[in-house]
Amino acid sequence: MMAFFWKRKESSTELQKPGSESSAPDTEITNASAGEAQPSEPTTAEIQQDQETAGARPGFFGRIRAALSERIQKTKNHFIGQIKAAVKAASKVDDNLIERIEEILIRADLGAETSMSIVERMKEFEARGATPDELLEVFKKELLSIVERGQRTLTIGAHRPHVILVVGVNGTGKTTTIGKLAAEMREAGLKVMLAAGDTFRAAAIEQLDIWASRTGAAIVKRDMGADPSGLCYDAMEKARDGGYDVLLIDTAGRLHTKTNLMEELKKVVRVIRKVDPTAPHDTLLVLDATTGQNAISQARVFTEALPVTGLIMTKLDGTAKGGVLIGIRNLFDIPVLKIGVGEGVEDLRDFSAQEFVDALFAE
Ligand SMILES: Nc1nc2c(ncn2[C@@H]2O[C@H](COP(=O)(O)OP(=O)(O)OP(=O)(O)O)[C@@H](O)[C@H]2O)c(=O)[nH]1
Ligand SMILES: [Mg+2]
Repeated sequence: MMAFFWKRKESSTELQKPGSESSAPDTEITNASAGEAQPSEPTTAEIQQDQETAGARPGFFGRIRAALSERIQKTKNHFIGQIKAAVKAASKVDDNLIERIEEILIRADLGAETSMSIVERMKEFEARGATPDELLEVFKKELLSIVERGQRTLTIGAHRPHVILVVGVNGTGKTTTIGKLAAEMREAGLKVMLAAGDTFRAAAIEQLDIWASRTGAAIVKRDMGADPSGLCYDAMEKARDGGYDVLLIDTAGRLHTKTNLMEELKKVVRVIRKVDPTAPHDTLLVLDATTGQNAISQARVFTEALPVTGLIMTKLDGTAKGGVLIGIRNLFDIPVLKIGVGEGVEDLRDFSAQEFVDALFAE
């Protein structure tokens, strides 16, 4: 069962159900498929909503979802599987076993700092004469305590529109994640607008457009090369004036040479705040688990520059480097709000520390 954590508006009349006529923005609406035509003028952001798909979308979460342990199988086998094997082979807890565990931790992309701190904890138990099985229990508890510290779920509060800025380097899965989030929020009955803030690639705008049609979300977009801050300002006003519950802003992950990505994103934040000083209400950093230690450096750069409120770790399926999630939770006091475990719309899941650790240790 899919659990929703979106808080709905106090007044039920204000909450627009997907497909209700009144959910249409009061600005000009074009059918998304007809909207392939060029925007009339580059200075005016265009709002589109696919009216045909704005109705109920039964199929999104209808499929039975694979167990998380299956999805994160590679990390489970390469990381926890190896540790279990090492523990099983050992007759007692000694320096050899602990050294072997340390090696596995480092190779599993937890990072040197996190691996060391786990090893230190294990040494305390070695000194107390713990058995290998007890050591494994201690290890599991240690992972859980690292991962669950300061966790929360992504919540849409009472303020409207709830503005979510989505950032991250190119290819981490920002646009796909926005599409999945839009689907989930539309399913929960929220009125959603997308802003195509990645104006650096034509394909990026088209990609978001497709997600808007699929989910029945409105989209604000401009021609390639347009100023992202200007587009975001426009989207902020349109989301406010159109009574939207959520505005999801896509951003570029790479800019043309000489333009500093962080400076551009900071400018976007400044401009957003001109329309609503309390925004963005969430700044979500999307990190790709397959990049391993690079994800840690990215987290450092983005959190220094921007008010990052949550992390989304994508591509945990198909990588053995999922241990990086533990390293990042240990180093940054920022919760992981969602995880991506596949390319499908149903493959974005709420992150639960307990479920994640249990899935890693599942037989
Ligand atoms: N296997 C898997 N693939 C994913 C996941 N999330 C995203 N992807 C894929 O990753 C690729 C890049 O995703 P995008 O959403 O385009 O990434 P982006 O961050 O928007 O990239 P730029 O626009 O270039 O900055 C796509 O092929 C997605 O389908 C995931 O959780 N698992
Ligand atoms: Mg993108």
